Amino acid sequence: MENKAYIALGSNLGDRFGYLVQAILLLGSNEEISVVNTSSVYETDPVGYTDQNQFLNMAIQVETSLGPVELLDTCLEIELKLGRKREMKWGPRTLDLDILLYNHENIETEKLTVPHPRMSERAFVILPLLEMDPNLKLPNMAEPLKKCLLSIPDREGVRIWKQKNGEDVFALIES
Ligand code: X6L
Ligand code: MG
Ligand code: MG
Repeated sequence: MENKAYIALGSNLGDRFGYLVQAILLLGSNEEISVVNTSSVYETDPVGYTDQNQFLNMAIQVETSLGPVELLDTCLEIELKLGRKREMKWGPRTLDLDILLYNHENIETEKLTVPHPRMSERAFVILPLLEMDPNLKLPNMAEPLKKCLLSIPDREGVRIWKQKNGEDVFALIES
């Protein structure tokens, strides 16, 4: 488990919290992935296409022996298993799994760009990340990520929905 990655989770269809929990359990049940930290769960106003349900968003930290593209394929498999249908760009989804960071690498392939494009403009991505690591830095950025918060207008659209309690990553699921 030599690599460290951060993954963003989002859901705005059906049993939103159930999909987040199932996704974390499925990731953790992969022998090549350990879930080592989870953020609180946030309820967030939709951005991009705004005429849809509110999202639940959160982020997790994993350790993995998978390469970045293998990790992406695993995420896409879990999205499909949990009923993701790609009907409309930016439309409603049961589950979205986005790789935000993979070590401190810049990755550019047809399938995958890491760090996730425009992640530093989205409060629903940054707030859960900063909760796990307040001093996080992105590769190729001089300033710590928390400086980005100052220039983000949509922070008021992001509210804690389930506060994380305690050190155990499974506290999220048990409570
Ligand atoms: C102008 C143009 C401003 C496009 C923003 C932002 C587009 C984000 C797409 C944008 C723009 C996205 C989620 C979401 C989506 C989510 C919340 C996307 C892809 N995913 N809103 N909208 N949470 N709150 O996970 O992120 S669609
Ligand atoms: Mg997304
Ligand atoms: Mg996605």
